[in-house]
Amino acid sequence: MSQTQRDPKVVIIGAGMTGILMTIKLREAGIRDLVILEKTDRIGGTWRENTYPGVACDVAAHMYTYSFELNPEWSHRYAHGDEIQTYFEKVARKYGVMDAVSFNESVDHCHYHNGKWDVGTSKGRRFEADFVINCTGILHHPAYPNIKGLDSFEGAKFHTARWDHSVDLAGKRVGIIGTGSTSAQIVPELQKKVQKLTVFQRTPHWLFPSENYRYSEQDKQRFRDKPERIWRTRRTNEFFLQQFITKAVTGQKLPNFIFSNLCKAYLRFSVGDPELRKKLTPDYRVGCKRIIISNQYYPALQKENVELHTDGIREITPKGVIDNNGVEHEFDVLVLATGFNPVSYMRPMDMRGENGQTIDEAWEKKIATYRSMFMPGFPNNFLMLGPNTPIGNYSVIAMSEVQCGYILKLMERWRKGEFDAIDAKPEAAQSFVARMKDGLKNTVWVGGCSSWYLDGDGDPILWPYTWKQWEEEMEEPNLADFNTSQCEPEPLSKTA
Ligand code: NA7
Repeated sequence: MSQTQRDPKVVIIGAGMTGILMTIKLREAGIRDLVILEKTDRIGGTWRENTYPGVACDVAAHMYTYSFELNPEWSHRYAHGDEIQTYFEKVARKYGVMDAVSFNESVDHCHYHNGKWDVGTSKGRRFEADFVINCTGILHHPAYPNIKGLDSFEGAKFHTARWDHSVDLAGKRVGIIGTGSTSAQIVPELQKKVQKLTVFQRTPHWLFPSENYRYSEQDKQRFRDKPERIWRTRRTNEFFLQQFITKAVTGQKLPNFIFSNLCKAYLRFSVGDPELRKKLTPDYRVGCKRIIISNQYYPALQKENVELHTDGIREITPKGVIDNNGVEHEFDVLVLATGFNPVSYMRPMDMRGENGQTIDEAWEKKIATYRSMFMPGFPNNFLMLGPNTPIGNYSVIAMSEVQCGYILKLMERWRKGEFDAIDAKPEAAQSFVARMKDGLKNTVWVGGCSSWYLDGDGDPILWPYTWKQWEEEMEEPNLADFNTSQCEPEPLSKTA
């Protein structure tokens, strides 16, 4: 670091995958004055919260790994949740991230004024920061179904992201509402334990089979001996996702045709009963909803103690579920596999940018950012994995590393004194949103289904172009798209 560089004060909100990454990379860049405010007592984000039976990552483990911390020890092609949690804890300890985390401290308010952020926490502390980095995750706020009588159920009832491990499911009658990726991981596990499992499906999802290969000790030794083998595995996965899945979902005809037919063929060959197959056949394009990756779900649905219910739910009663035919299904336990509210982002914290504008006000008409990370009017504030970041079924770690590099480049300019405040121009955000909308119209996500990929207006919050294009566009910040300014700092007491 040169003598003339300034050292920014940084507040990172959230100690999940992106918060850990940012801390490591900021420190490597010589930025030491930082704190991670973590509302719970543990790091890990998604992997701390989701502990349901069968929880795993549907992106191959060697790809769902920081590029600077490869892990030869992954036990399976798709790692289990507890293994991923252990990985993040290990990495965080190795890089001293734990020292930067203040646990059980949530952000109450986060207000911008004149080049500084005033951050107030649940512990009554105040931080003055030059930069705030929101590492608050995408799929973090559980979505509860709006079904009549939900609260009246007298048995155990919980959302998948709030799994109640004190409830013994052995020999029980269990109902599960929802058939997305989460449910598809849970069903094969519960089927082995419970007396009867009823799966309530509102809409079928497309599914792509993939064997969860177990790495032998010999495989792991080969990875340990030669990390290049891990890179080769990663590159193979990346190639498959970039050249096949991403192209298939972003509208390229041939990959889409091949992919669709593979999903259809698998359904045809793995589900013998035509009635069941019909129930499991979606009427929208493959990839419109996130594709389920599993070779366990269809077999589990065909076991004797499992019933797939597709007639819809009329209401929930103290004893169970009344379906749309008026039939009551009694349960001991009800599991809500009903997904997440993906566009909550930093909420419910009171975050205000220039002139006291809240995020709700900024996004009143439309969720809009510049390059997924910048909300105009919220200077020196970065949003990791914001709207239009996700690239269909790709690794969010790879995306975060690219975003992290972009942030570091901007901060480097701040450190050199080129500006005190940097804010995306509203017109740059508008043009980014327009370009997203233009690209999205060719994708399968607007293929006639509802999904967590869509915002309140029905527009997908995904990146509609290729991974390569995203990487290239994120390579170097274009300062012409930002307003920059120098500020006269004021004491915190005036800004609060
Ligand atoms: P998803 O993929 O959003 O799935 C939620 C499921 O819950 C889906 O099948 C919904 O049916 C169903 N759902 C939601 N509300 C209701 C009501 N009111 N009644 C009946 N069924 C309902 O969430 P997941 O947790 O499975 O996966 C989220 C992501 O986590 C996943 O994509 C991976 O990236 C990891 P619908 O399809 O809307 O008819």
